[in-house]
Amino acid sequence: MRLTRYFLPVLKENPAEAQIVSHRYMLRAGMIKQQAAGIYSWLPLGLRVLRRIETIVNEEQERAGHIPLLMPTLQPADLWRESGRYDDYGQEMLRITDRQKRELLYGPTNEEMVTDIFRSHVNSYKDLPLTLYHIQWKFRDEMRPRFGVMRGREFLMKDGYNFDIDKEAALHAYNRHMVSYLRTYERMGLTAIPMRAASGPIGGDNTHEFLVLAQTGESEVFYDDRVTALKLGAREIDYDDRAAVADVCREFTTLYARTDETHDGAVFEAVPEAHRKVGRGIEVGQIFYFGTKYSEAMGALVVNDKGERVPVEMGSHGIGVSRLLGAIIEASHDDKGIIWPEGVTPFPVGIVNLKQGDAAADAACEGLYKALAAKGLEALYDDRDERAGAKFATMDLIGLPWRITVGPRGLANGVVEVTSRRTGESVEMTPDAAVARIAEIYAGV
Ligand code: 5CA
Repeated sequence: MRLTRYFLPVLKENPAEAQIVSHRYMLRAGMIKQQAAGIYSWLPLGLRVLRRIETIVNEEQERAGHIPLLMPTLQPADLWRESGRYDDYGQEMLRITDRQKRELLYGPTNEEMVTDIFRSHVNSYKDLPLTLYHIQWKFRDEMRPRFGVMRGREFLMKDGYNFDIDKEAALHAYNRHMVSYLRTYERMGLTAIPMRAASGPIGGDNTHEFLVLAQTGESEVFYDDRVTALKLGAREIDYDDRAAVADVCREFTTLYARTDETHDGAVFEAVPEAHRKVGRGIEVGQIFYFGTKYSEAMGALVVNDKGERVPVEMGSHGIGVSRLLGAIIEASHDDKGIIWPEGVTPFPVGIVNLKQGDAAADAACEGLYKALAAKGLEALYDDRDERAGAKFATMDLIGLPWRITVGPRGLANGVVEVTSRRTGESVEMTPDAAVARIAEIYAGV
C-alpha cells in the first residue's frame, strides 16, 4: 500500500474524550471513528488489525477442532423467552420491533440461537462431540460505554458453544477452549492469565476469565506473579488427548489468580509474600461450563448409547475480538505511539523514502516494495512528499514493528536502514538483505 493512495486520517492533537492510551492512539492513528456512544466505524488501518485478530482466532479454533458458522445479529425474542432470559437480561438488551410488530433483539450473545440450531438437527450421541462458533457483532446497551473499543455497546466477539454427551466430555471441551485461548493470546503477543471468575448472566459454576495485566484494566486482580512467567510456546497439543489437555490447564490454573469476584483472602495469604500481587486487568475472554441449563429449558435432547433421551451438556466460550485491539495497545506502546506485535500488525513493515522525487531513492523504494510483495509481505510505503521527521512520527504512531528507511546518502554506499520499532535499534544493510531480514522475521509468525 502506498500512503498517498491510502486512507489514514492521522490526528495531530490528542482527542480530549480519550482517557486511556489505547483509545487515544486508536483515534490518533486513524483506526476508528466514534459514530454514537460505544459505536464505532472501523477505518482501514483499524480494520486490518481487526482482521488479523480474527484470522488468529479462526486458525486456533479450527486447530482445536471447532467448527465455524455464522448466526445473525438480530434474534427473535421468543427464543429468549424459552430460556427465561428475555426478561432477565434487563436494560442491557436492545429490543426492536419490526413492521409486523414482531419482537426482535440485537444479540448480546447466542446460547439460545445455537441451542435452537442444535435441537433442529442433532438427535444422537453419535454426532457428538460438536463445537460451533462464530465471530459476530454483539450489542449490549452498557450503562457506561467507555475507553473506546474496550467497553463498547456494539462490539465484535468470538463465541463458541460445545455440545457433549456427558459432563466429562463437556469439561474436556472447556479445557480445549482454555488451551486454544492461551495459544491465541500468545500469538497476539499477549500474556492473558486464566483467572477463576463469576459467571453472571451466562450461568454455570465453572468459569475462567482471561486477563491481560494493565493499570487501566476494569477488573481488580489478585495473583501469584509466577503465573505471568508461564508460556505455552510452540509445544504441540493433541486436542483429542483429554489427559494432556487437562495437564496444560492444571499448569496454568494451579497458582493463585482470581478476580475480585472470587478472591479469597485466606487462600491468598498462603502465597509467599514476595509473589503476592494485587493489580488490574483487562478481560479479553471468558469460558463457561453450564451443563444442561439451556438444553433442558429448550428441549435440546440427544439419545445416549443406552437409548435414553438426555439433555445435551453445554458450555460457551467468548473472546473479545474488538476489545483485544485496545488490550494489545495498552500492553504494547510508548510515548510515540503503538508498537504492534508481529502477529497482529496492520502491515508487516513500513518503507520511508527520505527524499521523494530523488530518482535513486524512488527506484530503491519501488524495488523494496515489489521484492517484499513477492515474498507475501505487504509494505506500507510512505511515498508522500513530506519531511523525514513527519514520516517518522507517522510510522512511530501507527506502530509497524519494522521500518526500512531509504535515502540518497545510504544508497550512495549501497545500503538502507532496518529499524525495530520496539528497541529503536537500526542496522544498515543492502536492500536485498533488508528484504531477507524482514522475510525471516515473519517466517515464523
Ligand atoms: N456467551 C458468553 C461466552 S461466548 C459470553 O457472552 N461471555 S462474555 O460476556 O464474557 O463476553 C465474552 C467477551 O466479550 C468478554 O470476555 C470481553 O472480552 C468481551 N466483551 C464483553 N462485553 C464487551 C463490551 N461491552 N465491549 C467490548 N468487549 C466486550
